[in-house]
Amino acid sequence: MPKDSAPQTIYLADYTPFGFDVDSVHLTFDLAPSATRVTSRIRFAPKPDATDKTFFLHGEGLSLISAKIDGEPVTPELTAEGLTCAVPNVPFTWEAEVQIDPAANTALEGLYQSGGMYCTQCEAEGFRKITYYPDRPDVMSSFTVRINGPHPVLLSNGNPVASGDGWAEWHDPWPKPAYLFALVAGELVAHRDTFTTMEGRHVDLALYVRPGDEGKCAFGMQALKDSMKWDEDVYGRAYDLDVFNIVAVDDFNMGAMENKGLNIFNASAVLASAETSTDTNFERIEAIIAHEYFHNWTGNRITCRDWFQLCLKEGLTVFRDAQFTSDMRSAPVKRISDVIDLRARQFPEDQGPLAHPVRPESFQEINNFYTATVYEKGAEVIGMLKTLVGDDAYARALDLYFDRHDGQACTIEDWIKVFEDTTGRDLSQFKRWYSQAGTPRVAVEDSFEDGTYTLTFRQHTPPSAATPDPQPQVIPVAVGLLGPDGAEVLGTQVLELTQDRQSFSFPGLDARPVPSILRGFSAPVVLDYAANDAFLLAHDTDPFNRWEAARNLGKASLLAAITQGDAPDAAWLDGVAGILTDATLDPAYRAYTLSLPGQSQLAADLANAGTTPDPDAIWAAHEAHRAALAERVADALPGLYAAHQVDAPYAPDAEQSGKRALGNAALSMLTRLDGGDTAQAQFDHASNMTQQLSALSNLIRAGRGDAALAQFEAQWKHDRLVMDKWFGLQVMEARPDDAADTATALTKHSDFNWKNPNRFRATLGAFAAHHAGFHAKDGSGYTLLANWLITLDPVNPQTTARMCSAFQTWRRYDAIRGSMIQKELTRIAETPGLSRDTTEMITRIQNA
Ligand code: B3K
Ligand code: ZN
Repeated sequence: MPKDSAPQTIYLADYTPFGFDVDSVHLTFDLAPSATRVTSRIRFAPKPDATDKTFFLHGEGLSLISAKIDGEPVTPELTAEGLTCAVPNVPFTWEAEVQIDPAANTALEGLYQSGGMYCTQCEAEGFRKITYYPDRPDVMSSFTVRINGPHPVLLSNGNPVASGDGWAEWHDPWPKPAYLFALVAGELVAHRDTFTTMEGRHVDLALYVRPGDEGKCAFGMQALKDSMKWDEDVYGRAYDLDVFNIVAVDDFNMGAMENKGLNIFNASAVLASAETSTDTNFERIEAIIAHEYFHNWTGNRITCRDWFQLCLKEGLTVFRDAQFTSDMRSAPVKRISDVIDLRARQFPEDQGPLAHPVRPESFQEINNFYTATVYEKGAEVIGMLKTLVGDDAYARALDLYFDRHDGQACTIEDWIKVFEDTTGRDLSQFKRWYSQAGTPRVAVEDSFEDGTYTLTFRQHTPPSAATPDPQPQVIPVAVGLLGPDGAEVLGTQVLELTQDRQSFSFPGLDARPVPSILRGFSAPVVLDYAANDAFLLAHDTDPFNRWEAARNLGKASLLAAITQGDAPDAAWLDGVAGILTDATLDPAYRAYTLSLPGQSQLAADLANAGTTPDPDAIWAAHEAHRAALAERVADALPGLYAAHQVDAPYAPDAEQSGKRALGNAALSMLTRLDGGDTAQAQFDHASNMTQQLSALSNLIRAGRGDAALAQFEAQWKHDRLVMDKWFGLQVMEARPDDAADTATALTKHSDFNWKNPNRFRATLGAFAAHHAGFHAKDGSGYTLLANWLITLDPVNPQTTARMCSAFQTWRRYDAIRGSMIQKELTRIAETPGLSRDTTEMITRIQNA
C-alpha cells in the first residue's frame, strides 16, 4: 500500500477463492545484498468454475525486469499492491524476473539480511516482497528452488536435490502456501543429529548457527527430537521429509517461524547454554521448538483458508505445545504459568479497545492479529472443547481432522465439524467462542437446604465494539466439593453452563460443603465468587485452585492496602508461609504461590471495581507485601535457601529448575533482610545464568548493583543474548521514579542497537511493562515510548505496531494520564508516512 492512501479493510465475509490452481513453482535466486534477482516459473491452470477470473498477483516493492506467458513477453499492469495481466483460458506458464534489495530491508519481512546472512520471513504476507505471486494461504503448490550465491550454506524448504560450488537446489514435494517459503544463505555452522520416524524414515536434523554459537545448540536439538517423538506418541503424526533444518538469526520480529522443513528462529528462542540462559529461557526454547515443529501438521499439512482462520493453526498448536510441556515437566505448574500469562496479556486485550474475537472478522494489517487472543485464548477454546467432549472423543476428532483435511486449506467450520461428526453433538453454541470478543464473567451464588447444595451461575460478557450484543456461551465449569473437615466429598465434575442463569444441585450431603469452582481454570472467564480462600489454600485437592486461593488472598490483601491503607492480611501471610515451608509440595509450585498478582493486573481490578488506580500506590503496596512476607517467614529463609541450592551438574529440567526457582524466591526475601549479602555471594559464585541473573536482580533492588552490573557487562559484552538481559534487567528493577531515566540512559549505550528487535524490546518493552515507571505522573514514560515508536516505525512497522499495545489500557487511569496518553497517540497518528500497521493499532486504541 502506498503510504499516503487510505488503509483498506479486509472482511472475512468477502472471501473468494483464487481463480487459478498453481501446479508448480520454480524459483531461482541470484543473491546480491542490494540487487538480488528472483526468477519465477509458475504453472497456472484456470479453474473452470471460478467466479473471479482476474489474474492478480501480489507484489510489493519489487522491480519487475521482465514477464512472460508461455515464453512470450507480456506487459502486466502494475499497482503498488501487485499486478494484473491478461492470460489464456488454458493452463499456462508464467515467468517473471524481479530485483529486490535485501540489504535495505529493515522491516524483516520478505528476504532480508541479518548479521551478513540472508534469511526470510513470509508469514503472513511477506512472500509478495520476494516475487509476484498469489500470496494467500489457500493457494498451495510444490516448490523447487535454486539458490546461486557464494555462501557455504544455501538452504530452502523440502529436501536437497543437488548442490555445487556456489549453488544449491531444493525441492519441497508437499504443496504449501507461499507464507511457508523460506531461504537462508550464509556462513553458518551446523549442529547435526538424526531421527528415525515411526514410519522408518531417516531424517537428518541440523541446527544452523553463526560461528561461535556452536556450544548453544545441544538443548534445542534434544527438544526437537523430543517433540518429534511426542507428536508420534500422542497424536500419531510423523515427520514427512528427509531433512529438518532450523536456523538461528539475530534479527527477527517474533519468536520463530514454522517454514516447511526449514524453521527460522530468533536466536533467543533456540540458542541455550547453562552459562548464558536461565531456566526460564530453557523452558521457553523447548516450548517454541515444539510449537514450530508441531505446526508441520497443524498449520503446514493442514493450513488456513484465509488469515481470519489463523487460530485454526495457532490456537491448536499452542494447545499442543502446552500439552507437550505438561508432559515433559509439571502439568499443574504449566497450567498456573499459562493462566498467569493469559490474565496478563489476553485479558487486557479482551477487555480493552483492541478486543477482537478468536476469529476476527476484519483487519487492515493481518500482522496486528497475531495476538494473545488468537493464540492463547484460541488454545483455551480447544482445551474447553476437549473438556466437553472428553479425551477419547478429542483423540478421535483429531484423527478425523488429519484424515479428512490433509493437504487442504481449512476453516473453523471444518474444525468444528470433525467434532460434531465424531460426537454427534451440536456445537453451534460452542462456536460463539470463535465469534464473540470479551471475557465472560461468571457470578456464583450458593445455598444449602435439607442436605442439598445448590450452585447458581450467572454468565455475562460485557459488550464491546467488536461484540455489541454478546450471547450466552458454553462454559465448562469444573467443580469439586470439600467437606467442613477439608476432605473432598465430591470429586471434580464438569458443569456445562449454556444459559444466562443456571443452577446445579448436589443432594445427599451431611453438611454444607465448601465449593472449589473452576478447577484447573476450566474456562477463560472471570469468576465472581467470594470463595473461602483460606480454607481452599489449606485443603483443596486441585493444585490449580489451591494456588488460585493463595493468589486471591494476596490480591484481596493488596487491594485493601491500596484503597484503605490496610496492613498485609494475616490469613494470606499464614497461608503462603504454610505452603512455602511444606516440603511435600513441588518447589516450583511453592515458588508460584509466592508470586503476587502483577501491578498492571491490580490496576485493572481496581478500575473494574470503579476505583481509579494510582500506579505509585500499587507499587508501594506490592513492596509492602513482599517485605511483610519476608518478615513473616524470616526464620525459615536461610534454611529454605540452603535446601534449594543444586549441587549436581546443571540441568535445565523441571526438578532442578523448580529447586532454583524456590531458592531464588527465598533469595529475594532474604535480600530484604540482609541487604544483599547472600545475593552478592551468589553472584560471586554463580556458575549458571539462572543463579547469576537472580543474584544481579537482587543486588540492583538492594541498591548495590553497580559493581555487579559492570562486572556482568565486562563478562558478557560479546554475547548479544546475555546483553539483552543486562539491558532489560536494569529497567525492570529500576525504582518507579528512576525507570524512565534508566531506560533513556540505556538507549544511549553504545550497544543499544535499536534496529535489532530483541534489543529494542529488551529495553523499551521492559520499560512499557514497568507499570509505575511507564505510568509516571508527569507523562514522561508515555513521551519516551512514543518517541521511540515514532523513530522505529519507518524502519520496522511490525515491531512498532506490536508495542503500541502498551497504550491499550489508557481508559483505566485518571483523566490527566488519559489525556497525556491521548496526546501521545495523536502525535504518533499524525506522524507523516506512518505505516499501515501502526496506523491501525493507534486508531483502534484511540477510538475505544
Ligand atoms: N507462525 C509464526 C508467526 C508469524 C507472525 C507473523 N507476523 C510463528 C508461530 O506462531 O509459530
Ligand atoms: Zn504458531
